[in-house]
Amino acid sequence: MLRLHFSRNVNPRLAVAASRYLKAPVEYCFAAPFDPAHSERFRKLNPSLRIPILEEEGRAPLWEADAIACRLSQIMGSAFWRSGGGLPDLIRWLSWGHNYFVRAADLVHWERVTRQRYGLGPIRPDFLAEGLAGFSEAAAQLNGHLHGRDFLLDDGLSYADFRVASVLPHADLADLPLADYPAVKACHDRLLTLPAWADPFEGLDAPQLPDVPKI
Ligand SMILES: N[C@@H](CCC(=O)N[C@@H](CS)C(=O)NCC(=O)O)C(=O)O
Repeated sequence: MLRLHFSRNVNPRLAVAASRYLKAPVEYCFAAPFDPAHSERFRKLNPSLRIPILEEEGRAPLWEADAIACRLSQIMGSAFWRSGGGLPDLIRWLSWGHNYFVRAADLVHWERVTRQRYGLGPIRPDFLAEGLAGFSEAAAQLNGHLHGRDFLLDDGLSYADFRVASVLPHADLADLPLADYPAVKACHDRLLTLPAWADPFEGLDAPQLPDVPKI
């Protein structure tokens, strides 16, 4: 039994996209773990209540999108999560993504999208400025690396491309200046040719996220 608890937010989306790309035999369960009606059940799976969470018979619940992608890749015998010689490069880009590109994009997305969507308060200019500055620095570096190549690693698509691009499906909503970084945009456009990335929720019972009010 493999069961993936997900929502349409950034990290659950990433896990669903990885799972569907791998064609893993997973039961997809839409979850709202912060809803008080469900939080007790989810606390037993992940004390932080955050999703994605993978339940697998005979193993402890697994949380964190990267760990889930690693496990599903193992199960499917796929090199999407590299092993051997390609693994350090994969880890390099996951680590870099978390610390720079994804972190900065997330900061912008949090202020412009998530806080507005859930009525958590107005945009905080200092956080937004930090996010935008971090994004332009990281995106410039990424653009330089991706120039003249299709994906992050030398030997083709890997989970690192999914992780680093995890916020990009929300780039328009967050008004991230993706067009200023043509190699990054081109790489994301290549990901969008994969049905698993373009619409990971196709055919799943997954309510849309609330609209973001115009400000
Ligand atoms: N570091 C975690 C982050 C998990 C996380 O922050 N999940 C958020 C969504 S991005 C969540 O659980 N939100 C509640 C929801 O989506 O209902 C990962 O990579 O999986």
